[in-house]
Amino acid sequence: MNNDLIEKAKEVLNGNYQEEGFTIPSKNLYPFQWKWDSGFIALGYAHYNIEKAKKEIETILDAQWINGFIPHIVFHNDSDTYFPGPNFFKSELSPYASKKYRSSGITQPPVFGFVLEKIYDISKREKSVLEFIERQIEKVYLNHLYFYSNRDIMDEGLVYIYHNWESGTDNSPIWDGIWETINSPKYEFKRKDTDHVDASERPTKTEYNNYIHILEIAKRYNYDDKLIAENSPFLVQDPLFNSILFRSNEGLIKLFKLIGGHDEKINYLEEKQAKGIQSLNKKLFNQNLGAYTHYDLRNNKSIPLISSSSFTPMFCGAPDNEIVDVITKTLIHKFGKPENYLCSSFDPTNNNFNPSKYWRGPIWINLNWMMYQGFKRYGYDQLAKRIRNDSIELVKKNGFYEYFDPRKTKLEKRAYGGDNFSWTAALILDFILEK
Ligand code: 2M8
Repeated sequence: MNNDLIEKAKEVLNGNYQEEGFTIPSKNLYPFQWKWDSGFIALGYAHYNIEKAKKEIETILDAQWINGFIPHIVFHNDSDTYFPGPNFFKSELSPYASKKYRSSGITQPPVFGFVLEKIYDISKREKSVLEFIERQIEKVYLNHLYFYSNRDIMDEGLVYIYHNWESGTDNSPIWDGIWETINSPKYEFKRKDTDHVDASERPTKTEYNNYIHILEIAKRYNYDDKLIAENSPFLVQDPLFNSILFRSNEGLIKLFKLIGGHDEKINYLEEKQAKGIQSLNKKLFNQNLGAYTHYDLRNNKSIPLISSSSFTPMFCGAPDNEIVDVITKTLIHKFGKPENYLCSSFDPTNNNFNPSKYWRGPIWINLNWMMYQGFKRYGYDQLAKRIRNDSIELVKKNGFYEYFDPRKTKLEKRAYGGDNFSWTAALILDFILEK
């Protein structure tokens, strides 16, 4: 029934594969390897070409810095269709940076722990895949150590991000209040994204000024985490980022147990996990809103806004059943009206909701996928099914776009951003083919 869709999804992934052994998110718009994209992409490949899945992971992990940091973009190849590129980021400013590849100096959510676990399951627990995992798992563990050693300044088991691009949810209204506290200079730069996608679907010039400003600050401190934590005007504990870290801890613990002989690492991760989950529930769960929210560490206050990230703690099993009941009601009430597809990236009842602009409202398939996993985990099968079916229907009707309009009303355009977008294809494959 979905055979056509499966074949098309494979075509998208194969079309974006590069001979250097990695897959770009989308032609022209994103012409390099991105960290969390590569994890989702590997999951898709695992369903039909395990060698490519392994290669995708091996290639990104090969660009790890010696302190365990994994950059959000790796510039394996040259391209002049994207800004900011390697000459802007100047990763060589950091003494820890990879000598082999140039990269950015910010990171993205640590997806590889759960990705390795899923890939092993998808391969039906094939021995050669476990051997591959044995060769890569130390790098993933080192990445978690990096986060706990450098990004958990309050010793809460929660890590911070210092740039909105680290969250992956780039221009979410969540950050608007922070931008108001910053007086970014007006920079001269030539954006490339609006050469490929209609400007109305992308962040504004003012937003880009802020993004560049925080990067300039990080560069001024040679990407030194301690100095960034002291000086960056953007320092946030993000429920999405932390939930992904925790779900990946879980993956690593499972895999280390399977491999055997790693008790110390397992104990370390279990300890961090228990502490982190406790802090997530205590500090980031907002009882009044009935949802998890972001915490602005720089200005020492929580950000009382609901986004799709607010529901991702279910993905890592953090909430108890009582909290799950509360957040499910919030989701249905605010995001789940029958006239909307699930799930908008930002609260549709908020004035700053915009159904067609980047991360300010549209649906993203990777967030849907994590929410689907979360609701399934807690036995909310109907809701999980609705998220899955909405995702498949949107792609079937509109193509493998980057993001989608949540409104079911007749629209001239309802799929936006890059076309033939890799993680959309990869995760649709997983939605259809998962056992
Ligand atoms: C988007 O982010 C990049 C910067 O990292 C951009 O807008 O130029 C985000 O959607 C991010 O989550 C994603 O990883 C990246 C590539 O798909 O694009």
